[in-house]
Amino acid sequence: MTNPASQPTVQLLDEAAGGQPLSFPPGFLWGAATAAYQIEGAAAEGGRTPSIWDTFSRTPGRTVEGHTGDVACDHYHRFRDDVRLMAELGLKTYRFSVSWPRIQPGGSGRANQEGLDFYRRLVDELLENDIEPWLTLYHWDLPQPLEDAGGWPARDTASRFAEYAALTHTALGDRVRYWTTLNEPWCSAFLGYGSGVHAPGRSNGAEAVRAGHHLMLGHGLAVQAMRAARPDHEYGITLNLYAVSPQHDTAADLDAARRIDGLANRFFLDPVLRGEYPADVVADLREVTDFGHVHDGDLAVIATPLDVLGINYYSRHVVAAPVEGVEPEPYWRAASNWPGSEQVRFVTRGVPVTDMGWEIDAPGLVETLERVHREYPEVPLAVTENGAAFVDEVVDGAVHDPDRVAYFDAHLRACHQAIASGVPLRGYFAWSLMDNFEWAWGYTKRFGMIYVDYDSQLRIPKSSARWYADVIRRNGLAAE
Ligand code: IFM
Repeated sequence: MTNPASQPTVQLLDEAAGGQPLSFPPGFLWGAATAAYQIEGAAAEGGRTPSIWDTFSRTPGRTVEGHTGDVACDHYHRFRDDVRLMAELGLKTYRFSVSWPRIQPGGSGRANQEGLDFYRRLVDELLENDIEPWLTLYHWDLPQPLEDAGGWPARDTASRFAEYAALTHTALGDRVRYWTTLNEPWCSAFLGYGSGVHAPGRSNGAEAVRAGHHLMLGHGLAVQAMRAARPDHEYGITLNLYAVSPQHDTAADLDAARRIDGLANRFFLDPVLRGEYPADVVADLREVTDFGHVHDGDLAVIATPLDVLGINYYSRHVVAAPVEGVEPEPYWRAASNWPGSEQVRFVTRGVPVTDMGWEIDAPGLVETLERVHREYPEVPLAVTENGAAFVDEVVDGAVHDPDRVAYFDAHLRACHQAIASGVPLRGYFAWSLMDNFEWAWGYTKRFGMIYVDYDSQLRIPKSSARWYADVIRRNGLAAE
């Protein structure tokens, strides 16, 4: 398979102009993504021990209807059938995550052979079907004992993560070339420790900021350890980035947008790609933390060069200034995703939304890709997640999901536009291969191209799956 990081940027003609089909560069990596806790199930099998998501989802009131990932899509037992479905789609690559507590139960010590064997079998099945495995080391399932020892706000967790990354890499590095350290550290830090709507469910702004730093430190340490062992592989991190706009072109709304862009995007982009925290974000957080948790040398580790930056894109934040006269809650009392900027208002524009209530904004993807390419040192990019939840129904054994097709189509056109403008975009992963456990929403939100009947575990490819197979086959989109 072509190595995306070494492909030259391909300048495409604006084929869209004539209503012609849009073709993507040769070797473009067409993929789909999932994550361990969301699909595997088998929570207590093969030596796996609880992660923070097992604890959180089993705590009453934390997830819709008390849903847990105990069984999920039962992928642990059905992975061969799932890989067959991927092959039918024609996927060139599959992005999955490995479960830390399956590989290193309890979060320290030797690797668990049964856990490694499961992923070896999965990877071998993929390779036999000519599907390139793209492995994510951390998609939110911190072993519970590490949380009990302080979790991500504790510095030691970064070293534990690097140790686990090295163990996994030693075992699977002979057959997996693409390694992503973290998926969406913003969610781990700010949803997990800021608002507490994700595991482990703590709400303290200072802890969220510390967690974000230690996640990035763990990322840098892991890349260094893995690259030392196999310099020829591709190492990266995946950030969930947003387009951010002010509601009105006023100084106050522009400031609100600067703040949210700072916490959502630049808090991670600047350390990882420039080796520094953005000064304005540090100033916004002055009531929350003095950044004393940042040690000399940390930022150099965090900025260890990447081979590819993964971007997950779903929507745009449109924000407005706080309402005048409303006193901000002190940060230590406000359970917020946005420490130091709790009072910024998130507004809706009345444009179409997905079943998550997220506004559909494909131009925001072009904006995001072009912005990263323009403002940061050049690094190859991949859209490692993009997709939409809609209400799906089985009718006569089939699921028709035209809204999801339209969503994918619009966002792939956005990718094409970005490539045509010079963005080195190497691949696109639809989120998700199949319906799965949508975190605090449990099984009530469906993002999959493949419908999952959770009672029978029957899989039904939706019309979006057939549409995507066609996109992959033609290496691009049909005429509009
Ligand atoms: O399901 C999640 C995924 O785990 C991380 N990115 C966003 C998806 C949709 O919410």
